[in-house]
Amino acid sequence: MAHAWGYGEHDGPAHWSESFPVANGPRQSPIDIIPSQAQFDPTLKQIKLKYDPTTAKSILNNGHSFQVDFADDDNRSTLLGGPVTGTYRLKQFHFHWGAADERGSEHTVGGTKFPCELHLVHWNTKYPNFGEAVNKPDGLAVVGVFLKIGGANPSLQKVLDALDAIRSKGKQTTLSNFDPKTLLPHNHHFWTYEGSLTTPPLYESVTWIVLRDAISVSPAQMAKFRTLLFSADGESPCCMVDNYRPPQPLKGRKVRSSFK
Ligand code: E5Z
Ligand code: ZN
Repeated sequence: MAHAWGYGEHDGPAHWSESFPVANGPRQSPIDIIPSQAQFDPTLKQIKLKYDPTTAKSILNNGHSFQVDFADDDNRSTLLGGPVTGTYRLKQFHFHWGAADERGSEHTVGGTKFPCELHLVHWNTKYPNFGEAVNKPDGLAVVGVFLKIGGANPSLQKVLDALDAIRSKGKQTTLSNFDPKTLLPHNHHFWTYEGSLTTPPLYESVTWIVLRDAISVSPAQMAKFRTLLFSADGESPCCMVDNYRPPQPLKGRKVRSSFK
């Protein structure tokens, strides 16, 4: 594998360590969260999410997923509390999903997979910008939210309606006035552990905050995710599906929970 990575047979997660040796490091993500082995930590604070809908800027097909990008030049959209100290600023959110509803999440819970997982990516404002934070041990805090099959999710639909405009790799369009808080479940109980980016460069820089409760997505909405393409215009069309990394070894790490 050169520098291009993906989710295929020849460039997928099993090959990433050839170019990114940290793939076999001590704090890789995702993991299988085994609830009975997580330790309730009464010192964990509530997570405080303050999102300003006017910070939503654009939506991009980056060839691995699609991401909604936010203005991060001030503290209008932030994460505080939970397991972290200080202020983390929202940079982007994106999803991982499967070719079928039986799989697609990165984290699993007691071996159970979900059809999709949302990641809200925040960076620690003790660093000057995202690029400086991304490879620091306390640089990022990512909130993970599972999606489960159920009723159509009206908040998600606004994002999905933009996908027709960014079907292929490299395409981008505006997405304004979107409040990511509307994508979260009402209850913010979470598991937390020290991990990594789940895609190359796999930096071991992420404090993971994985919410216990899932949000709903309809089968038709899941089908809309799968209309995106990994490929750019002019390349052979290749549906963006199964863009998840499987669970990685825990290697002695502790998973803590905010709830009993
Ligand atoms: N799936 S995830 O939530 O774990 C996740 C979140 C963010 C990224 C990847 C996965 C991400 N990737 C790009 C990394 C990057 O942001 O910007 N690398 C650039 C090289 C670099 C130091 C810049 N190195 N500074
Ligand atoms: Zn992700």
